[in-house]
Amino acid sequence: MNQRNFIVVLVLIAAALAGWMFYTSQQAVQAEPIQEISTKYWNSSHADAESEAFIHWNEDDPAEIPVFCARCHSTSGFTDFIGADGSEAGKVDAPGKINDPISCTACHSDAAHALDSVSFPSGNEVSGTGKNSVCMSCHGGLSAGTGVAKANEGKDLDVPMEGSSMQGPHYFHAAAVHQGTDAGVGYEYEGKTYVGAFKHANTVDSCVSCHDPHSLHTQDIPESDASLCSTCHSNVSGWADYRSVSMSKVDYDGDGTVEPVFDEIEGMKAILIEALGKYSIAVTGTGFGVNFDAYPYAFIDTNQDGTIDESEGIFPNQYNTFTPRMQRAAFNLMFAVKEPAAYVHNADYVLQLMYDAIEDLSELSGVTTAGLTRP
Ligand code: HEC
Ligand code: HEC
Ligand code: HEC
Ligand code: HEC
Ligand code: HEC
Ligand SMILES: [Ca+2]
Ligand SMILES: [Ca+2]
Ligand SMILES: [Ca+2]
Ligand SMILES: [Ca+2]
Repeated sequence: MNQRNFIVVLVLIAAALAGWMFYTSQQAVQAEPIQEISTKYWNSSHADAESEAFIHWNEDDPAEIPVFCARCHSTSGFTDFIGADGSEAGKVDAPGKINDPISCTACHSDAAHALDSVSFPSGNEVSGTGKNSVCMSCHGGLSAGTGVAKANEGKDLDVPMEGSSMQGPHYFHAAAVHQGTDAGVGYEYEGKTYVGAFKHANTVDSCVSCHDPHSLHTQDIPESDASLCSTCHSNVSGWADYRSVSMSKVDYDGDGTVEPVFDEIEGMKAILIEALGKYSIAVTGTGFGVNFDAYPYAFIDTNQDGTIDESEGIFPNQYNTFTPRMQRAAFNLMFAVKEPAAYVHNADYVLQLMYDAIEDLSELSGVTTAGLTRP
């Protein structure tokens, strides 16, 4: 959007929001000046038109975002999805525009303000989501563990599938993690129970109570320099300390030390990766390893040393002999890895999913859950 269009949009938004702001100003101590809001917004990654998330389709012919992807990768796709453009609500009818990042009008329209429920790729719906509905509609993931189960229905769990690839829920699926089994996006094993939405504490239990919806950073505390977290976690003075919050006093990853839950999750990931590797050698005869910085993340560990080096982490060497049992375990690994803030959104849910995956592989991998703790 160029500067002139932006000003036009600002004026429109200001008018549309006047009534709403009057209403909120009755509740809030002080409504935020529009200028401050737009400065915050323009510095946020939602406004970053150069980002891969908004230019990924630029070289396509035609240069547009497919219907299936447009909802979360363009304002045009999102307004189409919620029916704010006059089209049918709940589905995307037309391809999205390229270079069309998440703008004011994505989140501010009558249709957006009226949203109060969100459906997840599992088919589960969560209602009463209020102002968080916009966030949750784009951060709920693209596919769910139920999809993996369906695709592999009736197949022998331990027979390799030639040409298979690692499945995951996509990226930054914060709402899927936060809502736990209520969203049901992880691969949930039969006979196990899983935690629901992470309640945390009542001032920090929803997307916009923690995140400023415009800067996307954690909310400022009015008239104070203190961090949102420090009122309850005294060791936190800023972003750099978030990952060191320690509350649970449980050694989930069984390494003999009670660490901040962020590190317990890292430990659990490492054990799951080891389990997948040993299972793969035992069942398929091929080494398995990961490099989460290189697409498609799962590679053949040619020399079976448990790591993927530069020569192994290349596209033609991708791992493609998953068994159904491996594929569901790897889905839970991706679920935890591709949401780096899982530790603050819902640590218990990702720990449960990974623990159950390790357990499910254990008979053939030899990597057991002895010493690990399931939340
Ligand atoms: C439910 C919402 C949603 C849908 C639908 C969706 N995405 Fe995404 N996608 C996201 C979010 C959120 C991110 C931001 C993660 C990030 O910046 O790393 C993302 C990031 C990406 C990225 C950038 C990854 C990177 O490394 O920066 C690509 C590429 C991408 N998606 C491709 C697709 C494709 C292709 C489709 C359609 C098949 C699709 N997405 C559908 C939500 C979605
Ligand atoms: C990603 C979604 C999103 C985007 C993009 C967005 N907003 Fe908002 N905005 C929200 C949400 C959610 C709230 C409600 C916050 C609350 O009440 O806690 C809000 C609140 C507001 C308010 C009321 C402020 C207040 O303090 O009560 C104004 C005004 C506003 N936005 C203007 C804008 C403008 C102008 C832009 C573009 C520069 C913009 N918004 C972009 C989601 C968004
Ligand atoms: C229309 C889809 C859409 C909506 C609505 C949306 N997001 Fe996003 N969000 C994205 C995409 C796409 C990215 C990745 C942007 C990029 O890579 O530049 C992202 C990135 C983020 C990030 C990462 C910021 C960073 O710098 O790494 C946070 C945090 C975030 N969103 C929070 C929210 C919150 C809170 C809301 C609701 C107020 C929200 N999002 C609404 C699509 C959306
Ligand atoms: C307790 C406060 C809190 C709540 C509630 C919360 N977040 Fe976050 N979120 C954070 C913090 C803190 C980070 C950054 C963590 C880090 O970088 O280590 C983060 C990071 C993110 C990111 C970027 C990284 C990632 O792993 O996805 C997105 C997107 C996001 N949050 C969206 C949401 C959405 C959507 C909701 C509501 C379902 C939500 N958040 C609820 C605190 C919160
Ligand atoms: C109003 C008080 C309060 C605020 C504010 C708060 N927390 Fe918490 N936090 C708690 C409580 C209470 C727990 C323990 C919850 C539980 O285990 O059920 C907790 C637990 C945690 C955990 C451990 C989660 C787990 O499952 O073990 C992390 C990480 C965390 N908080 C990070 C943050 C961050 C980052 C912020 C700021 C963005 C924040 N908290 C703000 C009260 C708060
Ligand atoms: Ca539509
Ligand atoms: Ca530990
Ligand atoms: Ca550890
Ligand atoms: Ca190797």
